[in-house]
Amino acid sequence: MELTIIFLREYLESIDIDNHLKSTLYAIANGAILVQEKVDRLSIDGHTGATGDINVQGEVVQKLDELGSQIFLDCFRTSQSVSIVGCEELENPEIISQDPNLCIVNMDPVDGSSNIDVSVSIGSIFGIWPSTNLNEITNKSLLLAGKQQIAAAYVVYGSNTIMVIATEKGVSGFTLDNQCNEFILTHPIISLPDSCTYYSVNYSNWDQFSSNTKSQLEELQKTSSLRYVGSLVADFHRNLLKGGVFLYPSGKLRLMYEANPLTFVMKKAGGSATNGNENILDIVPKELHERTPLFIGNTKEVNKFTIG
Ligand code: AFP
Repeated sequence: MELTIIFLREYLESIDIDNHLKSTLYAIANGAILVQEKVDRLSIDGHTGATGDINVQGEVVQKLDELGSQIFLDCFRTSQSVSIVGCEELENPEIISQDPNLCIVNMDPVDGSSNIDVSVSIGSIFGIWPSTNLNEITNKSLLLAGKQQIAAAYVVYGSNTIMVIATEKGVSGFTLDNQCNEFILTHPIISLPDSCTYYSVNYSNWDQFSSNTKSQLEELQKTSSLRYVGSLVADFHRNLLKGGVFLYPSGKLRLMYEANPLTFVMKKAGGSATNGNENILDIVPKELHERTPLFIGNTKEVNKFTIG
């Protein structure tokens, strides 16, 4: 049987979505290829470890955090398809253009920083919103609810590099072929399995969990296996493909560039996410770097977790 190879760019040309959105997704793919090259050569090029800076979250900035952030920003500037970017590593958004027809992007350029220097899976996460109806692009233009997203994407730099894209057309995955530096369609239709095979949680936070969270975890232990990488994007990807739920109840994760994009993907694949009270996509953001509790995965399991 002949194998049909579909490159990411061919896939994007073939689907009926806004041209600026296509260019934005293509820019993310180009950036991911460059970040993957950096990941491969981290120890060789001396890019392991911290820069010595502390970011707006009060967290230590790793050299790869900074490199990834600059790489993706450059790709968005070159694409001419993005008006403004919110980034985990930057206190204020980067305004690129006042063109009201372009895309708004919120990104975590390198997710899973604690895993960078130990060769464990890390990733990049992107939420994409339209900037239509805005008279002027300001720092507040990207404070949009998750339900207004038109697409989301993430990349896992793991045992291989995979980019997953969710649009109104559905969810698909593309594996990086290092021999030709192209993403190839390998997962045409990603849909969440019905069974909750895995659950992912940092058990060291047990004492902070509510009685509801503790009892639901005790139930999950009976039916599902625990898997926890410590890179949200890698834990999410495994649970998306195999069925599962990820929870971080204490509110460490960021709404705009972690929870919202991954909830968009999860919803398009058949699952959902809440903060324990309401659907993540309904939350009206107050600031770029705001944090949220997160329960994400199979809806039946997600809905059992409540806070307050
Ligand atoms: P960043 O590397 O982007 O700061 O994110 C790391 C993270 O927020 C998320 O990727 C993990 O799920 C979570 O931290 C792991 O944190 P714990 O070490 O607290 O479990």
